Amino acid sequence: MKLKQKLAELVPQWRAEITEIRKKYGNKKIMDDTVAHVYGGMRGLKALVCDTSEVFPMEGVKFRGYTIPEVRKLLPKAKPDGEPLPEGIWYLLLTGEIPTEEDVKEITEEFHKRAEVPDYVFKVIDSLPKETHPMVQFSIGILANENDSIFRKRYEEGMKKTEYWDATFEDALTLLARLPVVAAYIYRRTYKGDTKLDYRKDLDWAANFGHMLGIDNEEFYELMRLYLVLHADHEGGNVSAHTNLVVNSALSDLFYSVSAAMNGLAGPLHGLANQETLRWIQALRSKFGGIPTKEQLEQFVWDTLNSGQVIPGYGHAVLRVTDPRYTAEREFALKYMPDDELFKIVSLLYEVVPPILKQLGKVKDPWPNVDAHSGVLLWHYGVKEYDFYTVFFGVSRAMGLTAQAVISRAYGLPIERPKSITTRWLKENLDKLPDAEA
Ligand code: HAX
Repeated sequence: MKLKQKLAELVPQWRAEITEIRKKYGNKKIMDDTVAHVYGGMRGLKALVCDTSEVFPMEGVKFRGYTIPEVRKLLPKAKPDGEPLPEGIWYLLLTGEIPTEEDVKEITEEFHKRAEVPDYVFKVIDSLPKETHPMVQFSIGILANENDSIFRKRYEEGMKKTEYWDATFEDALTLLARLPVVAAYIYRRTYKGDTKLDYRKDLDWAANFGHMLGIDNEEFYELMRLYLVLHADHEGGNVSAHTNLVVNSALSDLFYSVSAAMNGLAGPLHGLANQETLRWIQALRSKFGGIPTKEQLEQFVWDTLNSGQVIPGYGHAVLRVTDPRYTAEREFALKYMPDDELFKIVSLLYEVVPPILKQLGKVKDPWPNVDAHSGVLLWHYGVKEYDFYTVFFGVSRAMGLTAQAVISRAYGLPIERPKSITTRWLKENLDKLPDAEA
């Protein structure tokens, strides 16, 4: 495969560079730990390396240096002026280069070759009650594929350390090829009476996912392409990305680490926020019998806050502006569904929520994140089972997780083992500790 050959050329260069940096500058200080870090979710602590993407407070995510508008413009598409193909973002995350149409086609074809999911995986999923949350089914479904891990088999055979990235890349291809099949199976068994739909080799990865869900609509295919690109990666420190990296650092293969990452993505402060947003918007729509007035909406937002809940889809640990992924989803809605009632509510929330969150005084980012919008798009095309929304996120995020893991293995990063401290030690030493440099 040409992509693998390209990586085989890049990896020795990366490795030499990292070795040099570690050797020459290993002792350079990046920043000081503070008490605030250890009790504050390590917010802002520069403790990891991730080269696939970076999140900037005022600009949002950049994939290998490219903004979302750039990625939407530059990556190969299924049709002119359409949305980019997710296979292209995976290539970009892995290599740092914008792929050609041929590069993207090669990945699609490789996925087609590897998409057959063993029957026992479906049986494992079938053994779960149908009301099991789709993210649980998804995480278990991913893990059930581990039997086919090339990394584990080659490790058992004594694979050299310099080959770890290669075996991880092989697992990444298999995992990504199978994910839409597993996800669509979960959707169909949970909500559509066990009617599994055939895999279509004439479609790209995203469109085929849409097809297997049962939504054969060109606009929905475009939404899938956009959705899977937008959610692909968000640097290395968020819960799912970091979980993947830490598990993978123990040389557990990608099936273990991506399954573990999905368990973190399933949390309401992380990926589940898109499900929560839709639940909340539906509640307000049924309370007001349609689109509320601005005053009614303001009251509803205050009632949510006063009952001790967060406003789902708003706020972010890093961002301090409207998430550009939200903006891209909004552009899609304005193009394809400007009159949709739920979209109108989402637009009204965009006017109402930020001023209220600002008034609270403690919320660092009062602006919407990606999860404030994505559910409404899915609902419009008939995916009304919002328990399933985080699975879409998971299929997409697996691209970033796999790319990050291939690169970590290429760099030869060791097992993660940060140092924890006790509150007792802190109490005994607090007076002696120096202040961090401003
Ligand atoms: N509604 C109400 N209060 C909020 C809030 C929101 N949307 N966002 C933050 N706050 C509150 C926090 O709960 C915190 O309150 P306390 O001090 O009383 O605990 C305070 O404002 C300061 O928080 P912060 O520093 O601004 O935000 P954090 O970095 O701690 O948390 C979160 C970031 C995304 C978890 C947070 O903004 C939140 O809970 N948002 C709602 C859930 C959500 O949309 N999550 C998805 C985020 C994107 C993502 O990861 N997707 O996968």
